[in-house]
Amino acid sequence: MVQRTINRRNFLKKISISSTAIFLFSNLYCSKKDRPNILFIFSDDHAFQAISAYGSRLANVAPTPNIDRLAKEGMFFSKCCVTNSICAPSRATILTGKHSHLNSVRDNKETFDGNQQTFPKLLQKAGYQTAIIGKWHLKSKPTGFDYWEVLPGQGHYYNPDFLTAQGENREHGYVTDIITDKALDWLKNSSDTNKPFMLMLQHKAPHREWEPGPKHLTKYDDIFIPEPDNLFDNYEGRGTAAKKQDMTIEKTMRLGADLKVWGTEKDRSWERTYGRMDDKQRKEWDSAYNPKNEKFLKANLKGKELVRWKYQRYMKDYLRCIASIDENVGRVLDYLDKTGLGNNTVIIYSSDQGFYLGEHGWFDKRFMYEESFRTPLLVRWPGVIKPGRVSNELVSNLDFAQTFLDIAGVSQPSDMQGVSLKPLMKGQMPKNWRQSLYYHYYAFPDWHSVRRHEGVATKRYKLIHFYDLDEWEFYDLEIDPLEMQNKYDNPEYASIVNDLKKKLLRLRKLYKVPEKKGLNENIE
Ligand SMILES: [Ca+2]
Repeated sequence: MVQRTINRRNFLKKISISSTAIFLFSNLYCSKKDRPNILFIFSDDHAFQAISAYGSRLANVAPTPNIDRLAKEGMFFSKCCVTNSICAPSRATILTGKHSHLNSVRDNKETFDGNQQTFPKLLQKAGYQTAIIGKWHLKSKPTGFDYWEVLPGQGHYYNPDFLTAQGENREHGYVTDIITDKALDWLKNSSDTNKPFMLMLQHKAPHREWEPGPKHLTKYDDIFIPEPDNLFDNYEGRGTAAKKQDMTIEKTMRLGADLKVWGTEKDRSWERTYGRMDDKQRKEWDSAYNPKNEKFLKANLKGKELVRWKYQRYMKDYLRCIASIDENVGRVLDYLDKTGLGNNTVIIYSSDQGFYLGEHGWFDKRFMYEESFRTPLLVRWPGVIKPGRVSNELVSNLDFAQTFLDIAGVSQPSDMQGVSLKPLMKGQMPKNWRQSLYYHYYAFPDWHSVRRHEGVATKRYKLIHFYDLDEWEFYDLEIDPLEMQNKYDNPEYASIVNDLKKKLLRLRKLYKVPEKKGLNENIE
């Protein structure tokens, strides 16, 4: 009996040890498998038209093979939109999962309240190590990150400064390469391999003034960049806002700082850029741009020919910046795949909003028209996302925070306003997926003079209210994908317009948008 008891004790002990081992092992396994790493690669002003996976007119002349890998090996969202198409507000929406009126940043002048709830804070609390490297642009210091190293303000392309908790450092080199180097360095040396990570790798490029790196200064020199059909838009068929903006290639884009014909005009921002370069960088820059600029000045172009030349120079510089992003995305993918880390890392590529690449004769963003309302979204998640999966559902940067929490198995706070995209990633189609999106742009008066507006979009229709002007615009994207004809007053669309107004009111209520004097009266 004694012997049996001892045996039984030993047996129980053995069981207990092995079940502890199994528990520990399965916990480890769960933490690796159920709590994947999250790598958010984010760029600034990267138009979906400039990613070849999106198949635009630029796909053949300026392919992005590395970013496209995410679509090929993962998933492509064809209709990802933003809540407010401008830098800082988009970043604040992504961090908080809330619309601009609730997250303290409605325009680029407001300061992000770092005390509020953000998804990095929630992930950190759940045991993730969190880091942000690159552009931040929210004025206050980053919170919720174990490690942060960010560009002050907009940052610089050449020899950029970085802010850390310890102070400010100037680095030598090209910003897109340096941000990637720092991110890889953090992955290799600083991250705790026992914990999953969430890293925000955020590029400055391809933001204005589109300064290419030394490797790409002459890329695309000998090719013609296809023009959009509405490069010479005269804004007939639209209202005051489209006519009165200040963002045309023709009038707003500067020959000096924007287009690098240095010496044609006094421009402090250009001096600031050139002033940061060392002799070697200046020499490379000058030998790339001087011959092109001399040729341009000799040609003495005027009118439409000048606009065409400006478009070519703008696009080539913009695409050169993207070539560097694409190569650096490739470096990160290669590192993750070589080390095996990629097997358990969800990689998301997106931008803070879209951009006009000559459409409507414009550059910049802000409007609710497609090119700036939409933003790229590509996701690779081995073992969960079937390679080549496509979603045409309406999704938004409002959804990112909850998606990241859901990926990590962390519960989503009820005051966040988006929806997790994880079911779509798994190939499920949730019932009652949203059929409309709410948009609100606030930054007027401001750069580029785009009037305040709010609106609602479905997959096919869009209703915009420039409320300070009390002007409405309505577009049917199926027959007018370039949004050239406002059909608000067309009686054929009266019931659809009416329905969209109801949707707009419903969304304002759902998202707790503060009442504005006159708005509801105008809608009713
Ligand atoms: Ca931006």
